[in-house]
Amino acid sequence: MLPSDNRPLAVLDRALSMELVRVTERAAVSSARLRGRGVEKDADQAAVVAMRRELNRLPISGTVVIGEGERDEAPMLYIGEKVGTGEGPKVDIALDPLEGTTICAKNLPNALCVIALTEEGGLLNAPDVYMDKIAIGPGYPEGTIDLDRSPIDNIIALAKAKGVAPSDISACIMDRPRHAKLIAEVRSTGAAIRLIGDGDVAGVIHTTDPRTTGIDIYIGIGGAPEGVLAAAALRCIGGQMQGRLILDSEEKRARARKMGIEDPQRKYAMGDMARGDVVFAATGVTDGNFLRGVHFGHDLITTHSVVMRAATRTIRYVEGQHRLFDKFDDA
Ligand code: VTB
Repeated sequence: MLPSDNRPLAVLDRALSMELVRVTERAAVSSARLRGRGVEKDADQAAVVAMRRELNRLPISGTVVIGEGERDEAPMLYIGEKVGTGEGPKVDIALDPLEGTTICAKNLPNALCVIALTEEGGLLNAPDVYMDKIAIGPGYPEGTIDLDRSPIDNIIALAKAKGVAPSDISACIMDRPRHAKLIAEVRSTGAAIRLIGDGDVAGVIHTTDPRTTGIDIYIGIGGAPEGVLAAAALRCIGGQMQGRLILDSEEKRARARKMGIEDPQRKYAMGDMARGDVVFAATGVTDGNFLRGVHFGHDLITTHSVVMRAATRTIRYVEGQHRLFDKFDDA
């Protein structure tokens, strides 16, 4: 029986939500141990090893569909890798053990460990290319934003829907040369911009609680895998998001075709990127706008995570206080 507000049927096991937090907590602690040391790859690898170890303890028959790369590029958590005990639901997994390796290396805000689970076939198998993205949080009429409109028209439409002036809108955009024209157009409306160096999964999620994060809209070009992860989170919290892959070479189009993507110009809605029942979890690695980073105390490691489900729209913030940390990384 579908829930009255046509939410997806709850297929994924309820316990999985909390099990997933354990996965991101342990990966986040492993990478946070290397925080601020300028060792992007080591911190990423530490998170990958921990995430894979914990995933293989879960009662799932999981397939990594968004991971650390193609099989010949990534020894672990590669696209197609089977994870879990092999019992339990067949699930597709999108993961980023350390979203924001540079942020972690410099101990800047909003590095996260993120993972999303759906039923089989629930995730867009996005190739590792760029994606043009636009996203806002819940509470606005469907169609408030559209990738096929200009940035100026999107800012004006959002301001109108929010009942404020465009100058009261704040956009999150990645600080990249490719965004020079976008930044100028958004600024021409009077809207403010938070330029982020990295981490646009957090950038998109920030739109879901503008009162806390100060961000109303995310616009710009970032990673396609990160776009699918962000869409999975918004499916749980609510919001609107569109994405279009940037397939600007025959090599990229061929790679996309290999992953079942026939229309290189297709505009994906949030529900095209993450379908059905979705469970999403993230743990803060560095302190951020909606999750605190890992804190290493004298006899306590503290983690801060969010876990949410599309089927129930439940959002849980979990503070983990971990004492057995002599076994923490291996337990
Ligand atoms: C993007 C963004 C990610 O890396 O993929 C970015 O989506 C890389 O962009 O959140 P550039 O190639 O322009 O550097 C992140 O910021 C971090 O993984």
